[in-house]
Amino acid sequence: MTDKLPVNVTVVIPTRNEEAAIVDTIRSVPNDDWCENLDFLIIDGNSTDRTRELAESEGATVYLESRKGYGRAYKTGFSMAKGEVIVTMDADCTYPGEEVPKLVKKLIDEDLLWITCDRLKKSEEGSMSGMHSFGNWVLSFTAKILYWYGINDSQSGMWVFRKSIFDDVRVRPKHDGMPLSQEFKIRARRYLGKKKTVEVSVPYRERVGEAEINTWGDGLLNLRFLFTHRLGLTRSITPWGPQDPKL
Ligand SMILES: Nc1nc2c(ncn2[C@@H]2O[C@H](COP(=O)(O)OP(=O)(O)O)[C@@H](O)[C@H]2O)c(=O)[nH]1
Ligand SMILES: [Mg+2]
Repeated sequence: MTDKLPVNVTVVIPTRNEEAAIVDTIRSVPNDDWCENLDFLIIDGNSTDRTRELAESEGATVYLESRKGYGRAYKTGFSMAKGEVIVTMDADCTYPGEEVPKLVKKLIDEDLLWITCDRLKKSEEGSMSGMHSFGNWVLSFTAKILYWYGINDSQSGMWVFRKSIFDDVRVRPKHDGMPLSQEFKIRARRYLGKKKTVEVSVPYRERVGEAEINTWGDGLLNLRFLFTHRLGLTRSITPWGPQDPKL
């Protein structure tokens, strides 16, 4: 990219035992002065391997979030991120880090507030098992019918957005677990409007390292969430930011 983008970008990555992929995930994002400042914030859920140490050796800020959950990690990461633009991805080499500058440029050039990346149209061989694809289809289809929000891939975890969207608390996703992903999409489309929020297709690759998720358990939790949230019945929920050690 020729012109430097006039923004500070924080890449927030949740990790739990991702020593096989964390270094390559961080290195996949170009770091050649394409924006004012680029930093990496790793929210680690008590990894018992070398994930934290490896991330630090790559220059990332590592925060230990001992409360469990993918959503919990993101709530902490979003509140701590320094950049006015936040990018997210898994620490497993599935998402295309090399596309981050292009996506941030799109956000700025088109004056958008939020982008979610669709994995389904360009998913590469080996990226999703048959069961995984089927579960994804069921969840994405159910979300489309219940919310009519025009998003194709309800489970994608790559987003590019302005941190200022969280000034409106209705936009903040609240769930501590995997359902935070679809919840964020539902809230963004509802409260930021369809003109300022878009879905972009990106490549999705085979995972590096073992997944720790419980496919059935998380799938059913996601499905249940779609209905309870629609009915306004969602409970939970731990607060937005990091746990205050004084409390
Ligand atoms: N901090 C934290 N990270 C988690 C937790 N559960 C999953 N992750 C991370 O969240 C990302 C998504 O999880 P992943 O296993 O790839 O799920 P999938 O992509 O839906 O199959 C990965 O980078 C995981 O290491 C957790 O409880 N805490
Ligand atoms: Mg993943």
